[in-house]
Amino acid sequence: MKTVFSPLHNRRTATTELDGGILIAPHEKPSRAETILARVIQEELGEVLQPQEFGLEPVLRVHTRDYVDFLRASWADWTAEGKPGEAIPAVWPGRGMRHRVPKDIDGRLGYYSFAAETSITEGTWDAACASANVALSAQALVAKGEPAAFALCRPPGHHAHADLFGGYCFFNNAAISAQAFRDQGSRRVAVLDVDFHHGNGTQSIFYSRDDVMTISVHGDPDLVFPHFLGFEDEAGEGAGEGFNLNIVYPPGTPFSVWREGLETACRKIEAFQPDALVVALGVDTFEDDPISFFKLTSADYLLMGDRLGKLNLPTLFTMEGGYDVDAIGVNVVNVLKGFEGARL
Ligand code: Q9C
Ligand code: ZN
Repeated sequence: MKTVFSPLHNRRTATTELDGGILIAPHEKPSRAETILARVIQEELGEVLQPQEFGLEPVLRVHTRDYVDFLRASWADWTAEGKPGEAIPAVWPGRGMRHRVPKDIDGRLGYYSFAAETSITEGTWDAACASANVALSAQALVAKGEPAAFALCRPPGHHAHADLFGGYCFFNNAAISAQAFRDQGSRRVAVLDVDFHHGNGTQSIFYSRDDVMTISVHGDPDLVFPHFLGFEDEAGEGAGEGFNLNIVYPPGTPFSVWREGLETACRKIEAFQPDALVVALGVDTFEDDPISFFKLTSADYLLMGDRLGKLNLPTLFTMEGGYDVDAIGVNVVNVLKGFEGARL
């Protein structure tokens, strides 16, 4: 399968992540994408293409205009005030307070975020735009008849809501791509999120819709990020009732258990009969991931890919999380090779 990759991912080089009461070097770092690319090339997965430029129109099908404008201006607004560090939100509209957009950048950062670990930096806007273009370019390949494509997105996207950044995400590449499939004539699209963390942004964007089904298999949000969404009683609302599914597992979950969730997810997708599938592909389910608690091994990712391939759907993979850089290339490419093996 073809991979789309942009060197502009390295415009995102944050030096801070608020973690454990201190600023650490971010887990979501440039070497993640470079390591995956090297493995794609080494394993001869297929051609590697640069993205095309799609502009903001497909982004604005999912994200609000005011959020996009905020994100574009945020670094300039921050530095204009002479702030010494990277732009980190530190205040939010809590219960009983007003949900209005303040003028001041500290207020705006809080209004448009749901977490504080994700610092905005000089090149963040450029990298987020490049990442969306990577997703849309790979989506276009699938829409034009490729059986599958790999969008090597960085920064990731599945935590980003219509108007919120957080969890290392700014634009929701999986949601933007799913919407692009719809806008190009797909009647039903499924998004399956296999990242360790709940795909809160994707769920939220499509929660009241029956044309895009969202399914996420993830660590129990009672115990782990994003803490405030991703529970199993969230089934969708209004027309979207029954079109969202969350499958939650506890610490220590091995693939033998995780794959039951994948099976449930796949059966629901099969019944939905979508025209296209978007897989939000995170490999932070890995046993040695530094911020997660599942116990998948590198070999398990081949089996994950095999099951996804057996769905026999036009499939777009968007890169999401995975923070053990030593294993990230092997694990990601194992999913894609397992997928292709199921299609032979
Ligand atoms: N002590 C993705 O995988 N919280 N985002 C980390 C670490 C944020 C993960 C806490 C995790 C975000 C795309
Ligand atoms: Zn994750």
